[in-house]
Amino acid sequence: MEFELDETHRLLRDTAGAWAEREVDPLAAAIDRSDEFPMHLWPAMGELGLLGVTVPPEYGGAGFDTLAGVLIIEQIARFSGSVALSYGAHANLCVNNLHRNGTEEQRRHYLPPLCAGTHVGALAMTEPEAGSDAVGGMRMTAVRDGDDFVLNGTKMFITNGPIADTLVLYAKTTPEQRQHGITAFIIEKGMAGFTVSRKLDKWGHRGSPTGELVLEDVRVPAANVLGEVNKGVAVMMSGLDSERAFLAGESLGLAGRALELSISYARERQQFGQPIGNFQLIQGKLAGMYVQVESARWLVYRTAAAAAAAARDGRRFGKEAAAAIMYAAEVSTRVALDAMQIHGGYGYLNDSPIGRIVRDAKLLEIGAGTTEIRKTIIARELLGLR
Ligand code: COS
Repeated sequence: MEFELDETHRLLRDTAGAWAEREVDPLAAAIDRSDEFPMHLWPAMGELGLLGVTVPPEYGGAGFDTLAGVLIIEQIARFSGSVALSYGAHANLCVNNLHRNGTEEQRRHYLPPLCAGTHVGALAMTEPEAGSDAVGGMRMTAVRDGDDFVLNGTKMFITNGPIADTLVLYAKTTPEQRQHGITAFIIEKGMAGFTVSRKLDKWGHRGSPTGELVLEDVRVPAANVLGEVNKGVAVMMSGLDSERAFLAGESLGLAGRALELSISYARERQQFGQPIGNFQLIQGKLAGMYVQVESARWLVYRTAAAAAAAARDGRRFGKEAAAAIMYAAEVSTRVALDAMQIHGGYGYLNDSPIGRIVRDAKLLEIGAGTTEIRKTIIARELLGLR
């Protein structure tokens, strides 16, 4: 049984962490305030091999595994949840999905610019009436017409949607067959009839653009079907498992940073003539935060390692991925709020990063499946129910 990261993973973690501290940390507050996506980071991340982390080098990727991606997103999230979330949507939800399910031709065409960071990627699943009920509520339709499919409908809450060049999008090709009538498509932003109807104004993750997308008679060539017609539910569900394992790393980064900042503050902040870290109530809080972060860390790392093995063998890891993100997300909200309590009035000011971490942490209990859906997935699998 191996409990340590190997040398490659440690090196990747440290390289990503040093890069994020140098390039992302100084921008994080401004990204949050302006709600503007830092586009210039993408080619830099592409050059470092971060964007195609799980994609083989022949398509422009770095050829690592899910654990590598988790370590990278964790490090980015220590400094900016917004950059981390956009990174996750690009590198996992779009790029990893496209590589896992794409034909050789699709991979060669779409992956190199996404891995290089000259294109931005996104995944369009959620709709105004299809949040938790992602399968049953889906209204986007795709009707075959000659060599094309004609798509109509609206997608909602799409991370990177307003700036994406390439999107993986789910639609119903045979709506009456419910889960067996879904197909995945590769969409390009320039396709006629595709519009970003709104950029959404969010509480957190500001600067990671989220959009509502409208497709009106968008003609998509049949060559852009990702996987097989009417077999999209497998692409979608296995993608959700992978996404949950990957994004759990963001929660870890946010929680870890909240703890780091709290330790520094407890050492420096003087009250009653001594550092507040000398007081047992603060010590108890820090110890509790540490235990939660470390428990989440090993659950998330172990799940990421298992996800890579499962992906290789074609096994499902729904319960494990749901458990990892559920626990890490709840920990990160709790730890971020504890950090605010330790920082007192200063933590409540907008020039402190703590409020941003609280706002960012909360989303991970909602996006990628709510805590309630995660519990449903875990319980259904434990009980052998469907
Ligand atoms: N690989 C392949 N197929 C899978 C799979 C996987 N990992 N997991 C599930 N499936 C299949 C199921 O086997 C089922 O097919 P069959 O009926 O042929 O057996 C199909 O997918 C549908 O699964 P299920 O019946 O479980 O769907 P439900 O409608 O009951 O929905 C939940 C299940 C609620 C778990 C799902 O809709 C969900 O995760 N909702 C939350 C959505 C979400 O996370 N949104 C955030 C998006 S951020 S991009």
